Amino acid sequence: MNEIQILVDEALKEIDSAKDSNTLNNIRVKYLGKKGLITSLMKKLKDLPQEERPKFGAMVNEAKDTVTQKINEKLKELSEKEKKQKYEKLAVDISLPGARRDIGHLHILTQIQRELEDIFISMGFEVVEGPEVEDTWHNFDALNTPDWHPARDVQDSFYFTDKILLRTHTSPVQIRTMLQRKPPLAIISPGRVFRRDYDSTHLPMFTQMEVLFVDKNVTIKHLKYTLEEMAKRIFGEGSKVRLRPSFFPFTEPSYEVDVLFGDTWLEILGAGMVDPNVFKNVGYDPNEWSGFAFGLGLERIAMVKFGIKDIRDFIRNDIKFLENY
Ligand code: FA5
Repeated sequence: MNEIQILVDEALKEIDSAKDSNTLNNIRVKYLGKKGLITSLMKKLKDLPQEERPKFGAMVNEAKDTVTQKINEKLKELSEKEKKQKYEKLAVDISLPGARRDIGHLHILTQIQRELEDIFISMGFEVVEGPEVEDTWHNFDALNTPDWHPARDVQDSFYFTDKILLRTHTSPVQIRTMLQRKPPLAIISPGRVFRRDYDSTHLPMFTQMEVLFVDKNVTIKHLKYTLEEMAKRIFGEGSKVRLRPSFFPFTEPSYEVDVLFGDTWLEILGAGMVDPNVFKNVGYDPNEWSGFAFGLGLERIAMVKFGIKDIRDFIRNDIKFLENY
C-alpha cells in the first residue's frame, strides 16, 4: 500500500515538472500504459491474500484516477500554452516593411531623347522618322556628299549591297521629309545610326537627332539662338555654346558646336546652313528658301550632362550604371 502512495507521489512530481505535452505523454505511458508502473500493480493482486484484494484494487484504481486527472489538468495547461506559442510564431508583424519589387525605369538615352523632343516640340518642331536601312542616294548623294568622301568608304560604313547600307547619320531624313513636303518646315528626327567605330567615345551603333528648319531669310542668328536655347534647357541657364568653323558637304557654312562644361569645351554636334545644292536635289528653290540643320549625338549629350567617361557604358546593360540615371 505504501508502494502505491510512493508511486503516485513520484508520478505527480514528474507531471508537475513536465515542460511540454510530449513529455507528459511519456509520463502517461510510463505509469498508465499497458505495461505502466501503476497498471502493473494490478498483476500483484493475485499474489495477495483474498481479504486484502478489494482494498488493494480500490487503491490502485484511485491512484490511476488521481494520476489521470493530474495528467489531464496539466495537459490542458500545456496545450493552451503551446497553442499560444504557435500562434505567436504565425503572427504577422505588420510593422515590418513589405517585400518590394524592383521597378524599372527608362534608359538614360530614352530620357535624353524625350527631353530633347519636348524642348523642340515646345519651339514648334515636329518629330519625324526615317528608315535605318538606307540607300546611298538619300544617305550621301542627295546630301551633296560626293563619291570621294571618306564617309562613303566601306571601311566607315555597313553595306548590304553597293547601294544599300545602314544609315551613317540621321541627315537622310532631311531629304525624305523635304521630298514629301513643301517649305516652310521645322522637324526633328531622332534615331539609331551606324558606323565602323568603336572606342571610349565612339560606338558602332549610336543615336543622333537631326534638326532641320527651312523658311525664308533664315540666318546663322536663328541657328545660334536655337542652339543656345537648347543648351540652356538641357545643361542649365549658365551654359555657353561655341560655333567652330568646320565642313559638311550638305551645309555651307558648317560648324562643330561645343558646349562649355565646367571649364572645358565639349563637342556635341555638327551644324550649318543648308547647302543650296541640297535644296536643288529636293526641288526647293535655293533663292527663295534658306535653312539651318544640325545633328546631335545623344550619347555625347548624356555624357556631358552626367559626366559619363566611357560611351560603351550605354550598351553594357550594367544595372549598377543604369540605376544611376
Ligand atoms: C554628322 O553626322 C552630320 N550628319 C551632322 C550634321 C547634321 C551636320 C546636319 C550639319 C547639318 P558627325 O559625323 O560630326 O556629323 O556626327 C554628329 C555627332 O554625332 C557628333 O558630334 C558626335 O556627337 C556624334 N557621333 C559621331 N560619331 C559617333 C560615334 N561613333 N559614337 C557616338 N557618337 C558619335
